[in-house]
Amino acid sequence: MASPTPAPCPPKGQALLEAMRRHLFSSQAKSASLATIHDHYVCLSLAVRDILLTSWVDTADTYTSQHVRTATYMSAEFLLGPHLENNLVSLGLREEAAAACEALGLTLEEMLAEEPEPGLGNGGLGRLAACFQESMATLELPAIGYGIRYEFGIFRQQIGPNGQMESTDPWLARGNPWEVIRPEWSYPVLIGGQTVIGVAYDTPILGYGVHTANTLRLWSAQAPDAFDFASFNAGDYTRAVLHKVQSETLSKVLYPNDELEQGKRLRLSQQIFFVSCSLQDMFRILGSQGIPVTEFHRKFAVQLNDTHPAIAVAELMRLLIDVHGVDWDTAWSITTATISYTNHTLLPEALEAWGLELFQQLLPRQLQIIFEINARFLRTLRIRFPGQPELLERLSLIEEGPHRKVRMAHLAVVGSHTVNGVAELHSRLLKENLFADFARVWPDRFTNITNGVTPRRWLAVANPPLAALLNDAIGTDWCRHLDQLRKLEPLATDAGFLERWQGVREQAKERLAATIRQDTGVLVDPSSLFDVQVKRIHEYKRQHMAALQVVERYLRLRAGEDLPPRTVIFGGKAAPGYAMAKLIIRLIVGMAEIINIDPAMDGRLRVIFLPNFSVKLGQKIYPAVDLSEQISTAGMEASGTGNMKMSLNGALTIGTLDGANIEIRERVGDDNFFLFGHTAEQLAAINRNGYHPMPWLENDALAKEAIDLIGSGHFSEGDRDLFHPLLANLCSSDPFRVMADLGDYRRAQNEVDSAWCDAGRWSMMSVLNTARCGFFSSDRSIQEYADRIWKVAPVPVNACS
Ligand code: 26Y
Repeated sequence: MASPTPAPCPPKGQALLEAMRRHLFSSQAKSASLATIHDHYVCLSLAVRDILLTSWVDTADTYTSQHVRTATYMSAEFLLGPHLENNLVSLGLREEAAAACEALGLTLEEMLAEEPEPGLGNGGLGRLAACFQESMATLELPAIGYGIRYEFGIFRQQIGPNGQMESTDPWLARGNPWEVIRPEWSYPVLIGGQTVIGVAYDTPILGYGVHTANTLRLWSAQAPDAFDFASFNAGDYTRAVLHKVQSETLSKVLYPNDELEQGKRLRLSQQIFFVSCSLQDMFRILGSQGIPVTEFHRKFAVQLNDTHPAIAVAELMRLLIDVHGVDWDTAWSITTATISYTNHTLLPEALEAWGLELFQQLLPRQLQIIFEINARFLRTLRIRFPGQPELLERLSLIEEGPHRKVRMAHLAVVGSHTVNGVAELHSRLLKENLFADFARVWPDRFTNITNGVTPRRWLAVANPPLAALLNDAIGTDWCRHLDQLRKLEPLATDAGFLERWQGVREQAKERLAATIRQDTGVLVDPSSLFDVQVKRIHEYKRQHMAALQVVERYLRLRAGEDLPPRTVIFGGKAAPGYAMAKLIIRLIVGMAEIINIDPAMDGRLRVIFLPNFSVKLGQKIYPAVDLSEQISTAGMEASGTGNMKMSLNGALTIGTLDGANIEIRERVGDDNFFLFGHTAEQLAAINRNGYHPMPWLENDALAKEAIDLIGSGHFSEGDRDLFHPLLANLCSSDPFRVMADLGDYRRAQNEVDSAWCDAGRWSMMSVLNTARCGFFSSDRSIQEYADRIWKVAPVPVNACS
């Protein structure tokens, strides 16, 4: 491709441009005439990386020379999303990069579109880990993220007439300019009598507007080195290769289950693999700084992101005792002073428990240690609570019965100094239900830290027009101090400001409409109300309740009712083995097919299922949301974080009193939030009396009509059986209480319709949502972890190299 005469370029842009040209030759080994768009993307990324390497190297030097106390975040998932634009924004180089691209006859947008996203997570838990890494760097906290470098991330979702289809996500196929392999930092892990080697791959995590760049260290599995192979005879050679293949499957693929535990040998192997490598790495760092192993807990705080890394309790004990010669009692006080645990779910099906047999096969020494921890724990309990064997049985690390199991959540609680939930209600329910017995034993161990999201990715990167308006109206501080958004409040009644606000929102909706057209072929009207539910598909999140509501709307419109135009947008992946979730997608797709071609619905109702929801797609969706659907059964969504992203970008929420919705409503004000549904307490009371959906349904003609229409095959080409499992479930056990909340949901949706008709009032409410959401910054969450749990202080990094 011939490059035109370079446009005028700012000095830093000029430097980027030169670096891009250099990398085309020295990294891609190409001339301009052979370069593909992807080559240019790689060159831009490498040029940006060259710049941030200074921060990265200086940060490592600073942390090493100052022997800083360090927080480590252990997580089986990091749902990072693309790096390029985020790094540009953190470095303040977005404009310069755009100019450099232009000088090469390219656009920054096409570069950004080339970047495959590292989808190394399922949903909320993995994305939270990514927001937290970025906030730790921005707050200049010494921190390391530890996880697994999955060769294949979360599956790609395609939507066909039969709903979801999965394919693999080969995100590394064309290389990854953002990582550096560190072969010198690799560790052996013994699993099932065989050794696997974990090799470190490091990715820099830049802080915003600071010189700090922390490290995310992901482990890739390798077979032990080829030296052994040489000594094998011909027969053993093939066996050795097989072992190599087996070992390397360890970091091959992310398990695509969200909140559904499946006791799988490979998953337990993945857990010990990354946990052991990470802990060995910490011992290596300790040693390199001449710190004795008995000071482990002074050097490191280890945060367990749910129970996936809970084996760390046993593994840290093993390393201290077996490898470093520490006695049991000292090892135990070091371990419990080091580790803390975050719980992300109350759902019983997400609680990990490993069969003893499997555990014994794979990790015999760690099991021995768990038995010893348990014996000592039960001994102290027997003294404190004499004559209460049932209490001891409930608290035990081992679940008794025909198939004895190790309860990983119990191991995590016993081995931690602090256990936290992720929103007020969730943390309270943890203490009252799941961990009630533990809360009796150690009342002070439990606390709450409400989740947050990073305003850099979810506002500055995702919504540049809004960021520009904010900079103009209240200054640029909001990006580091999100509370500053408060300054918007007086502007919520300023006609001139509201007009600009409207303009920003229209832009975002037009952008999303273009994406919808590209991804689904459907034309939507950007002036209609964008009603959005994007998240993993799960019955407790009740996408089927939203779908029923859409069918009701369709019926009302067909009956001639006048309702304001809406575009109802769904997105999210279903676990490949979760039949009911896949059926919900199939229903939405079937509805979309009928509704979107019905002339009577033209200009009134559109239904969209956006395929392959991801961080990248989220960045396009969140800024364009008018109505944020947060409709989980009360008491089931631990926190939610999409709710925060939408509200932050000016969406109004329709939601239940669940997870962080409660705190969002408290902050934005009940006038600016559409509340409906039973509370967790009310549902508990209903459950005690025996719940049945039928009485609710019988009094609700519209709901019945909607269910009958679905059952008649209207959305399934006449097939009356297709949705039977879904409808039968709703009408018999209705485990997620859809019928109990449906009527009130409709009432709230009607309020949404009337509020939407008053455009001025809607805009004002939208501004107030953004203005009052500053609390939900992950900077605030991380500050709380650092102060209350990790006791880690900021260490500013100065440019030194
Ligand atoms: C056991 C295994 C299959 C498993 C895998 C993934 C279990 C759970 C998960 C994921 C859980 C998860 O994403 N939980 C979500 O965490 C978010 C961050 O705290 C919360 O906002 C959200 O409510 C919660 O569902």
